[in-house]
Amino acid sequence: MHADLVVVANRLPVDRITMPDGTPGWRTSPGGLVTALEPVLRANDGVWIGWPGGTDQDLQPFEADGLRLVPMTMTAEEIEEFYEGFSNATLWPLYHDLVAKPEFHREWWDAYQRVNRRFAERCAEVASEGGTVWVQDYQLQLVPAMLRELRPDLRIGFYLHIPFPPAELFQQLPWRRQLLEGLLGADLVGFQLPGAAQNFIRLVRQRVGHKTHRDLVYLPDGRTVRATAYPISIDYAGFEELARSEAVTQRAKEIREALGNPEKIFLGCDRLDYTKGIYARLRAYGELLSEGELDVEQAVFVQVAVPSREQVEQYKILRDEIDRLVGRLNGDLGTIGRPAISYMHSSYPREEMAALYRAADVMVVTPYRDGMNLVAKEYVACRLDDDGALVLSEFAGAAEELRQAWLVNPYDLNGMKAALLEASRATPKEISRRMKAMRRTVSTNDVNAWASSFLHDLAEAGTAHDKTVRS
Ligand code: GDG
Repeated sequence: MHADLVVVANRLPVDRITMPDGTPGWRTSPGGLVTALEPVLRANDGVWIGWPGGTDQDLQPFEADGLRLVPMTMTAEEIEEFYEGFSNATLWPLYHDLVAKPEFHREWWDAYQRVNRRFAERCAEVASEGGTVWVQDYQLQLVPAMLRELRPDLRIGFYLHIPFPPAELFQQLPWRRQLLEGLLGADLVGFQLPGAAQNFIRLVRQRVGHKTHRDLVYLPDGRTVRATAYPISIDYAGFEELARSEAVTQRAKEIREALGNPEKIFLGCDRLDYTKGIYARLRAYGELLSEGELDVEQAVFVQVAVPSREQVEQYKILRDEIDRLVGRLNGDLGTIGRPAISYMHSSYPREEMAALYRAADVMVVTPYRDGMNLVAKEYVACRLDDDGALVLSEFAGAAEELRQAWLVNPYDLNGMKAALLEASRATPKEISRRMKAMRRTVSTNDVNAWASSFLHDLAEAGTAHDKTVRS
């Protein structure tokens, strides 16, 4: 397979499934990134390179639902060291404000380099002469430089979906300089927020010693690298249409009935991750019940926690903590048929997510740190009648755009309690004023706008400079 446009990400956009007749098959995975890039890939007859999950060794390139896919293999040891280890137990906590303590292991770093090299080599084989490669996310930060060494003719873009930490935190990483140099292999490095791009530029100046000006880095070899923010978004029209469908409208009513037609449904919906602030929000809600501000006869909190990274120790600990808290809150505060928290540890089809968004009166999104948070934007897209209140952490990237949400500091329990109450007691007029404004924002800045502005800037990036720089 060869292509002018190659997207490379840790995961392929499809999941391995077993068909009704027992044979293995593939299903397009429903994430935001896939919906964003799918039309671009189709329009350019592009190829997606990534790991399909599992340890199958002899996988061949294939087509699924019209997408051309190149699967990468991963050994059990690499899954442990590269994926669960360096990606999810070193970089993930380090890039999320040390919400958990990052672990630094030299074997994990070796595996990270090895896997990144293999991905870069595969990109080099697949990309056509003068083509474009768009590298995705924190698992593949060394790919841009490795690929440039193999294929200097390519245009290389990189996009980071998670936050990029301030220098004070990033410099803990024993391999900080190598990671920065890895990213500098790209012509354009995209971040969720301007602050992240500034953190990167500052680190490049301090740690690698390159000359920088605003969002540009001038390299000794004459290349210019641009680092800029492109806040990611959702398929707004697609979500709105789904929410409007008869099936979803009906299902939203059923959900409300199944919950006993409460006056207020609060909803949280997250991957079960310690960055998402699930524990703190449930605690705040529990206190409001025990203080009599809310009543289980009139309100319920639905928390969907999607299983995630279940082999990583911190995630196992978190799951136990949440299980215990939910058990305690329901035991102490629930009555027969009226739990305080309706808790699901499961993942659902997109239709069910849309129905939950439509059923919820108050959406509660309280991460300690989040690159963007698409759930908040999806909720907004599904509120067709301009109703529904969003309680949103200041520390989610989405808070920079969704200014009309009830913004909270997730570390401040009393502040969160006050915001939950205010949002649930606000007048319909106030709610609608806020929701209208947020819907305008998300409908304009949708995922197509995100992908096209990145690809447009990538096409223009990479010009040579004539600055005198230290080499
Ligand atoms: C990373 C960054 C950034 C969730 N449960 C189900 C399901 N989902 C979908 C949601 C949403 C997506 O997964 C989750 O996206 P988030 O943005 O909320 O969070 P992360 O997974 O942490 O994503 C984040 C994002 O990358 C994009 O750049 O915003 O900051 O951490 O689309 O709807 N989808 C289905 N069933 C589920 O049970 N179908």
